[in-house]
Amino acid sequence: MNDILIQTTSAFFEKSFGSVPQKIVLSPGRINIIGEHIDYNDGYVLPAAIDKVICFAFEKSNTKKSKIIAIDLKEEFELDLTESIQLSDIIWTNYIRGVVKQLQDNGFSFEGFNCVFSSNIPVGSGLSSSAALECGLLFGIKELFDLKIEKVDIALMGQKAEHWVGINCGIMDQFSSVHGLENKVIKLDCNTLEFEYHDADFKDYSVILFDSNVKHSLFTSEYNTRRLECEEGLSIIKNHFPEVKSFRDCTEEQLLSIQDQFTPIVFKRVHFVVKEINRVIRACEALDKGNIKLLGQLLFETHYGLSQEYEVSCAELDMLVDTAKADEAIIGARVMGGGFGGCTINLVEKGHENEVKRKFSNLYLDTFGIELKFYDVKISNGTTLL
Ligand code: GAF
Repeated sequence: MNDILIQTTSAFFEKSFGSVPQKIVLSPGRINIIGEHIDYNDGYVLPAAIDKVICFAFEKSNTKKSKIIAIDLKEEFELDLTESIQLSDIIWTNYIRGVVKQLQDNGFSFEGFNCVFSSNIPVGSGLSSSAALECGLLFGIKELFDLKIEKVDIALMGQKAEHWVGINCGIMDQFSSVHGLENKVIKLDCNTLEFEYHDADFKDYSVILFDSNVKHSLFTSEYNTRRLECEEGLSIIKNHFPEVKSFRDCTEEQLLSIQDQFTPIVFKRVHFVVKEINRVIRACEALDKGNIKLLGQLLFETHYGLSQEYEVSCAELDMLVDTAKADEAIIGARVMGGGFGGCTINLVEKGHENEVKRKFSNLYLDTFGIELKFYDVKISNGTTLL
């Protein structure tokens, strides 16, 4: 599937720069089985890299200037590494600028480069194309200039680049893009960054993403607000229970005992977080035991928490999950990623995939006048040098 992307990217590079690329890098998007809005709350998440990637081709420019071409956008820009790096109105370039700035701020020494990239990760679908962009670029520059950077530091610098662009995200997306492994999900402790791989064996069920094809503009501001609401909630919990260092140390009983100390909104947010951290642990055990029905139930619980307590869903996503809940062939579904649009992740009984897809596309088109897209998930390796 990615062969064509690699060929097109290399050919475009040769046409643009008159030379063959010195390095080619594939950088994947991600799914998340469960543990949503939990990375920046220091809990556990269960993501995996997928076979949708950004392909980058690189060479040294042998000057202080870099030229970057986004094939899909038909746009390009130049970056002078001797000048201080500023945000631009052209959003996609900020991820590149942010990455270069991170490398510079961390004292890495490198020269100009030429880069062409092209992607088959749908943008705005909650599959983390921005993390793939940051991590792929970091990885490519590291390879090109032989920089000594650990995988985890690629993820951390990618996250910092995203913060600089304006979203105060957690570490999940960058970490899974870099650490992904074929047919494995990653149970990541976002507090310590320790992680373990678990078999992505969903037995009689296929993992299918339904792309709502909507992205509500609230995303960035609401995302950053959720983070602040959780910080406020955590400091109230700590005042009452000094032994609690992060949400994972707090039981639901403790939280309920001080419910009147929070505003109703902040209580809803922290109640979701405490329950979701617990759900990830149970979901991972269920996956290990092959109890996919229990895993599915937990996905539904997460969805209703994200919709009613965390309030990051929208009408389109709620309709998709409500319909999934009523469908016998689907044992679990929920909004995946930051929310306010993008994809739902669904566990669909094998053999029923086509009938489910037909039913949902017709219903979605009739209700919202929007075409629903589907992605069959293949869990794949993280950022790779070809
Ligand atoms: C976005 C963020 F980038 C992640 O860090 C994570 O918080 C996710 O939303 C929600 O789980 O993808």
